[in-house]
Amino acid sequence: AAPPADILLLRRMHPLIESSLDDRFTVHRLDRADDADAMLTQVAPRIRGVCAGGHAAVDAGLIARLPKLEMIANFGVGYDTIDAAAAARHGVVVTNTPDVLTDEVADLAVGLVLATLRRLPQADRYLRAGHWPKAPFPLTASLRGRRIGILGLGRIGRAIARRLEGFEVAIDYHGRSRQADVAYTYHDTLIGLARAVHVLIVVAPGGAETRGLIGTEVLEALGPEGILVNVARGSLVDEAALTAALKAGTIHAAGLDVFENEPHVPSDLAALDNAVLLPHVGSASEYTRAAMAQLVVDNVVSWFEGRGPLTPVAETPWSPRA
Ligand code: 8YV
Repeated sequence: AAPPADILLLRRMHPLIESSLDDRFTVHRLDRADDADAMLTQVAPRIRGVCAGGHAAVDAGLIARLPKLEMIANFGVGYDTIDAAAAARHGVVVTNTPDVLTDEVADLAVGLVLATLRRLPQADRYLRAGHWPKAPFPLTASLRGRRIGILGLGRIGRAIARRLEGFEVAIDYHGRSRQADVAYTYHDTLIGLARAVHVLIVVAPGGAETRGLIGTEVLEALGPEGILVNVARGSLVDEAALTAALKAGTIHAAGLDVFENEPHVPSDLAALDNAVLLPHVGSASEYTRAAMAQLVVDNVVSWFEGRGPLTPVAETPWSPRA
């Protein structure tokens, strides 16, 4: 039999990935090397697979350093940290983890909408601080009669919309194109969507094409009753503009699971009482992270058993050779 393929792990991965790959492959761990660059130079000529995820970037430079590279398996559905175009040029397949996290992230988005409108974390802090016996918690905004806008009606956007239908609210969306099979109201511009809705939920891919889409203009269009929820990537939102808008009352509140420079959140944003801030936990349940990990392993194993990738990304489509 051929010797096991050499796989490079860029960071500590879910334990299921670490142990499953150890069982089948020769695994090299970059984050645990004393001198990562020296280690990379030494193993680079043999590396055939890379496991990525979180903030560890796979840029064109790294791809060029790995002449035998065949595939990059990303732990996560978003792969803006991977230069998929460079991978495509080198004939390298990139896989991600779609579908298995859709429900979890959609649940969290709805949770953020409710937490932000009804000020749930603030109410919890109020009770713990002992204010309740002195006065009831101040009345909040409501989901009643709201229009909800979704930026990016992909797998997760649709799952959010399906959940919100149960709340009997109007649903609008904007994306690259109108989708024929949904009855939600389409807006052909983001600014038009922001003007029409009270709550704007961001669930579009990160990367250069969507960087800074939500800036001062969109926040002004969202307006003083408006709520911004972001469960996608911090890069879509101009964080300084958002902080200024929250301070000035340009919008009412924000619920954020993602930030421009994770895991760092600017202190002036963290100081605002009208922001609900989560440490990027959209997919972070035991159940869903295990499902994501299994899909990473299944992609790597399927590839190195010659059966192709299970979930290749759009930039590196796969068709079995005839
Ligand atoms: C993860 C995510 O937090 O899937 C994504 O795109 O952002 C999350 O599921 C991340 O990828 C895990 O490191």
